[in-house]
Amino acid sequence: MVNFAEISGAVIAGQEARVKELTRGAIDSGVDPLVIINEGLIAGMTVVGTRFKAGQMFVPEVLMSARAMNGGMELVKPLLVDKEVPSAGKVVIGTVKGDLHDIGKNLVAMMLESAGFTVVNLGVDLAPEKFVQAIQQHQPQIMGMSALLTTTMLGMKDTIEVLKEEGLRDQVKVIIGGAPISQDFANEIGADGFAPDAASAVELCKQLLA
Ligand code: B1M
Repeated sequence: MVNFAEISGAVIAGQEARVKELTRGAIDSGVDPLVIINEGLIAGMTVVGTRFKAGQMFVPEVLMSARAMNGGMELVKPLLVDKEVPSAGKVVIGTVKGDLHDIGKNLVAMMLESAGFTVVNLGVDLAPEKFVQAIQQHQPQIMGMSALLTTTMLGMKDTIEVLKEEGLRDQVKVIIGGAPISQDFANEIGADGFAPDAASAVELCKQLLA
């Protein structure tokens, strides 16, 4: 009898070795890999997201949980080769031009992956053209931009303008975030949404694709 709550509990506690052990046990018991992912691994990260948002967990703990979850995913993923892993949607995400901050953006990317999204993490210091290329190449439903500097946040506006010029604006939902960003700024530059933290970014993406 596989106890999925035990798997999620180990993810929440950030215990990578324990998550691997329990995941291996579940695989050996013949449990469907997708059930292990959804009811054990992702369920755990969903709790982590909620607690992080509520200020009950902090960045280092969230990173440990994400690492623990990835440890389990590594064991389960090869078993899914013949099955299409259902994706909640595809997101390309990056930090805007001139800005090298990526801790928060990577956290958002990890939380989205944990929630079942396919994420293409483009990195940092991205000129508008890089976002354009990524949309053309990956055809995502959502494009996410992060900025931590008041001097770089206008890069988000520039990028949206270039998307319009390239005729791509209607193809993707644009979400933005980062310490200096607000809902007012998102409205001002015509983004589809703003999220103050990683857990809210996951909720926002789900809402935008509902
Ligand atoms: Co810099 N830095 N930094 N920095 N740095 C800040 C941002 C700053 C506020 C510090 C300060 O002065 N108090 C200040 C900005 C001031 C301003 O513009 N108003 C600043 C400065 C000035 C600079 C330099 C210019 C310093 C210098 O060289 N003179 C320089 C700029 C370099 C560049 O980018 N061109 C610089 C450099 C650096 C380091 C390289 C040393 C390092 C970055 C390392 C890295 O990211 N790999 C760094 C760091 C670590 C910080 C602080 C201390 C921490 C940022 C962080 O990682 N927070 C920061 C001060 C602070 O914020 N307290 C500071 C943790 C992270 C989890 O939170 O990134 O906010 P955050 O992400 C959150 C949300 O914002 C949201 O979700 C995340 C998780 O909840 N979110 C999104 C983020 N992106 C999102 C995208 C979304 C949705 C939500 O949708 C797409």
